[in-house]
Amino acid sequence: MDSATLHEEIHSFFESAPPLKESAKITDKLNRFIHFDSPSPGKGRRVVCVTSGGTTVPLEQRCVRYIDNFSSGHRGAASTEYFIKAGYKVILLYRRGTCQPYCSSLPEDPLLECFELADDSDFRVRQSHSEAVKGAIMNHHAAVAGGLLLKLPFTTIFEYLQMLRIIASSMKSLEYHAMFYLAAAVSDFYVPWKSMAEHKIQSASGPLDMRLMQVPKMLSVLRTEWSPSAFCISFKLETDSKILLEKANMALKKYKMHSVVANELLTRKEEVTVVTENGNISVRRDKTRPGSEVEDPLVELLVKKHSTYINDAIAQDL
Ligand code: PAZ
Repeated sequence: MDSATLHEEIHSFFESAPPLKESAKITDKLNRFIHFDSPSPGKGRRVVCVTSGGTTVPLEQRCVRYIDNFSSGHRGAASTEYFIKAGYKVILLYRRGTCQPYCSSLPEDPLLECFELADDSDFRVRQSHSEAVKGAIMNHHAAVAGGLLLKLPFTTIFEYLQMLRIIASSMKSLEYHAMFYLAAAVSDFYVPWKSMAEHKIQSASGPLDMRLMQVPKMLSVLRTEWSPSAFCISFKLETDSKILLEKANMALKKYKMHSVVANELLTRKEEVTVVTENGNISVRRDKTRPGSEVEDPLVELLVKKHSTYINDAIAQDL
């Protein structure tokens, strides 16, 4: 597809999308977070935008039904913790209701399982969960109060792409110090808002015939226009291992990514392959360490690659 057609498609996607609620407030939050809300702001501070969770495609404007994309949000939540540990400020663009940073040791239904009634009018943290709850609260508080974590939620593909555009524009001035770590599972097809049924689609009308449009590929405009100097990592998920690396390589070239992280659905928590123009690197979880996560060595590798990218950019500017 030529660039003019892509721009037209992107323009019509944003034009027809329902306006993002509180977009001015989000922009303001972002600018404060990126430039000020930190004990040591400064130009050299690295900021990463981590995207996490799946986008939905509503089928009705007053949405009752929607198409969803698989992602628990674990990758994004765990990676956020490792980026913060590595000294980055993290903007976490996450799907509402998915895994959150610092919550992995909590039970799945924390509110109901973490607390117990002390008496008729009071409650307390259950003894068995008190260490995990305390740890989660302290780590989360330290990240947010220290100006290292800003969480922004989305649900639909419309919200996700509008927010990604705002974030990328806000990060543009960081140039090489910005990173995008795009782990969210983003819908490939959508129903344009204007051609969407307003009310719940009626089953009495018989089989449902629906035409889905292709979501324009925004990765190329992220790279060339929204935040052109940023270090960009995208993810590729496949269920068929035979096509995974080929597809990741195609994405690397087509969207001019700096790396593409290739993973298979069934083994995604054990190993991933980082595809770069200089070859592929396999990254595995350290099985000898109980509780170890593949995101630990993955983030470590990408932080090193980002350092090289920044140093090369500085050397070229000299
Ligand atoms: O969120 P999760 O930990 O369950 O899974 C992570 C993932 C598989 C969604 C992610 O690593 C990924 O590959 N995201 C991109 C998916 C895609 O190809 O659109």
